[in-house]
Amino acid sequence: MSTHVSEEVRDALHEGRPVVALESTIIAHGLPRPRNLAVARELEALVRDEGAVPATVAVIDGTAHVGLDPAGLDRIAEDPDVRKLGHRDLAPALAAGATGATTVSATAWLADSAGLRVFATGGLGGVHREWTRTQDESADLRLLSRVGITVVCAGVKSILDVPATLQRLETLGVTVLGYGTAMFPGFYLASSGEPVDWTVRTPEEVAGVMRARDALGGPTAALVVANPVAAADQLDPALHDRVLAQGLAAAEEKGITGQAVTPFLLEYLTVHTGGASLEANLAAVRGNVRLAARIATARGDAG
Ligand code: PSU
Ligand code: MN
Repeated sequence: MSTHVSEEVRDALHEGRPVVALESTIIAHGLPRPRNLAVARELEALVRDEGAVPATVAVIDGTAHVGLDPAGLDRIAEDPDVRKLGHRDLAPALAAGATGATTVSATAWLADSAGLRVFATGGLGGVHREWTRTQDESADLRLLSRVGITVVCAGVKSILDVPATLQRLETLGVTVLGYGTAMFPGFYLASSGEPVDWTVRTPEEVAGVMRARDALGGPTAALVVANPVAAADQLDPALHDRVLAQGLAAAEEKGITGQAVTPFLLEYLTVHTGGASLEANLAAVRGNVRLAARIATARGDAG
């Protein structure tokens, strides 16, 4: 495999110690500079504090990396030419010697190929509002129907059509567990208002579902662990709804489409909530990273 797995990650996998994959698009395109670099380092430290090994995934000068060294992390956070790579972009990026941050879809693919089982992110991509007109559905969903990785997230980004996204996850056979909640989380908000079918309350329970899944065999698909941001850290729902409506109108007016839509809306919310959405986003991501490390640890092995 042409992917470069860092020595630390390789050793941990070999010895059956817990490893957590982290995506890099949130660093390069989802958070403002220079805060993004501090966050990238903080997320890795959170994984270590829980006794697991972080594996941030990205493509640097045409090589896919699972586990970045400090220079690689700096590059992803600081280089303005870092591209956004979904899984379909990986082959051309490698062939062209490009540098790019990996979305959930590309990260899940590379991490799964390297033998990792647990992955943490902020919010998954999904079905965009106005989907019937734009056909904009994140490649995250389809890819998650094809790899058996466990993804800890705060639901899907609330800029999306959440009921439609949940429907697609059902159609695609992706299992969704609410973590400590019967409601699907709303990314910046603790609840999206939509119910989930299954609720778990401990990392051990998640590990139990992973074991049951492995024992079943059959078609592979991801396990989504939907972990809500703490109520105290969520964005004020009224502010969220108001600013999001403005952001969606602004994206429409400016003709923003394709890969640019998600970063545009995330930034719009950050600016127009006076940074409050950013704090809620970060609180959600931190909680997800911590939980992912606990799940990886509860599994007791990384194989
Ligand atoms: N979660 C965040 N911030 C982000 C993303 C997720 O808190 O920036 C990124 C993820 O990498 C996800 C991507 O895969 O947004 C989805 O982009 P799109 O809608 O273009 O597929
Ligand atoms: Mn899209």
